[in-house]
Amino acid sequence: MKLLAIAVAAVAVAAPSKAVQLSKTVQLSIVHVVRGCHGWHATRDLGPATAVKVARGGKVVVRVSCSMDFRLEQVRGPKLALGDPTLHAGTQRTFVFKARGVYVLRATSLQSSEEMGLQTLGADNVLRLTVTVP
Ligand SMILES: [Cu+2]
Repeated sequence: MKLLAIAVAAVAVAAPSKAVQLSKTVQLSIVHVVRGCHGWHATRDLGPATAVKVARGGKVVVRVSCSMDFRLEQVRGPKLALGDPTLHAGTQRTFVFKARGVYVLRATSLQSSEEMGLQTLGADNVLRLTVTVP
């Protein structure tokens, strides 16, 4: 019986903390990769398409750690103030997600790997980022 009480208490504690765990800030980079030239990266390579979840009012910080510039467009979700549609190489931008919803952003490189003289495999990736604000 005592064990059950402990188990119930543990669940009661775990449930609210799980909701709190929703990130206020998500940090992402665009990095150079051999296959497809560029991809998303957090603590590991995430490929050309990735999805993150942030708390309402949360932020996604995107750093361009790749030698290319990217044109950023929103393809879905509540309207975001993107500002300058060009993400410049070596810079970082912060996007704030004020409304609930599913946002989809697309980033297309403004230079090709060929133009940049980069050795890559396959076609250059068009990057896609899905941000869910529950
Ligand atoms: Cu690239």
